[in-house]
Amino acid sequence: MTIDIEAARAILRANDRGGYTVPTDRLYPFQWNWDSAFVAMGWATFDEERAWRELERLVEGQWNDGMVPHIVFHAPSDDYFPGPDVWRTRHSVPTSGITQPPVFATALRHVFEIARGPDAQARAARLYKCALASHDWWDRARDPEGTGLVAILHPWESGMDNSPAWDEAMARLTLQPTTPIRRRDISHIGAEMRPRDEDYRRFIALVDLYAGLGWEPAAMWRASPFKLVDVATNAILHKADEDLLVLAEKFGSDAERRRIEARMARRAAAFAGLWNQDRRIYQARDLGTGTVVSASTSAGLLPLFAGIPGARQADELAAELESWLARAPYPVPSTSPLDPRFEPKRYWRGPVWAVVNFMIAEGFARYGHMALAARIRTATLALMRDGGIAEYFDPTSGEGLGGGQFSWTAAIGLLMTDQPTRGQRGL
Ligand code: 9WN
Repeated sequence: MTIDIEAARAILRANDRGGYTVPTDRLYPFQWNWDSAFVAMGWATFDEERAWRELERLVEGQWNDGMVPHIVFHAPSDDYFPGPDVWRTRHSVPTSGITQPPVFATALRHVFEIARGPDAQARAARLYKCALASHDWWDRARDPEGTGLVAILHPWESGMDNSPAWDEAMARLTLQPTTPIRRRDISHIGAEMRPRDEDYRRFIALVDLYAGLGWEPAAMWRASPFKLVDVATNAILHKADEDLLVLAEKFGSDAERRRIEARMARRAAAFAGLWNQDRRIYQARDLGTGTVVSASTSAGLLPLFAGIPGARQADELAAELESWLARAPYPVPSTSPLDPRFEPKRYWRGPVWAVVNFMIAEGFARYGHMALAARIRTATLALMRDGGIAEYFDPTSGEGLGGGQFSWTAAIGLLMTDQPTRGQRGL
């Protein structure tokens, strides 16, 4: 199975705004954090220089405390809400004030390992320091009590914005936004495929709260009414630490290596508390109530990507996924189709996302579930071939949904076509 390689490359070139790639024209006119990490790996399949630039331009937005923001507003645009005027952060390239899943170190290792350029060592050495500072920030700012697992303080930080995993916590939010809500997304895309107005009210209420605290991490941690231990973020961070450790062998000190190893050991042990044996999946924990959230989502499969589960748990995750696919045949639905909250067209409440499929396929391959990994990869490429290089796909029909000509979908198409077996070797 393959896609039209030239068409996928053309999407990255068309969305290039001078060293950074917008997720898609108009709907998302800036640089997004985890999009760019996947996109850098996509560029690396055919343009090494451009892959480096993607990562370098992202860290132009990195804060002094190490946080890599979820959006870097390199150039103004009226096409997106909320823009820099709503975020009110102090960084000199305007940025948002929250982060996103830290795929960066994984992308950095990937680009470095295939780089041939004479400056690869120097570029990787500099970016290694940025990645390390960002992981240190996660540890300090988002696990101040040293539990081993980090928490997100805004649904946008998960990258899976309106996942049913956040429903219970969001329903408890009584905060009101002070910023008037002027949604631009639904002038580009049908409202039935996007989060609802009540989600946006809560998204912006949290932004207003944190802007009022000057985006100071300790104050945010104390005041936040939304504090969730997201499975995806922790799994991605764990994989990124594994990759950072490999880079640290070359670019880091002994003390840095020990710090990364200690974090990984703590996190791996703490992950056991997120496993739900009855539901055969990992689930998020709500630190507001101390309870495990009830939704089963694709995030719950991502610990595979980081090598967290034991072999028996990996088998159970495979069986759980098979039960979803009996209801919705296009892998991998973002929410279990057995969950009453499943909506096949609404953003993170059901649709298939190529980047998530990439990580899940790598994860199953890591455990020797090669047939399932191959099935996910083949189906992902078939979705792109038949539904277009769309933002996401309906898991019941395969229809392409959301924005078109989408950068990270194109990047995954290139990666899966270029190296369909890379999961066997690890990234
Ligand atoms: C908010 C860019 C981003 C992705 C997220 C996806 C969506 C933004 C939005 O688009 O989020 O960050 O405005 O809907 O949920 O994962 O990074 O593609």
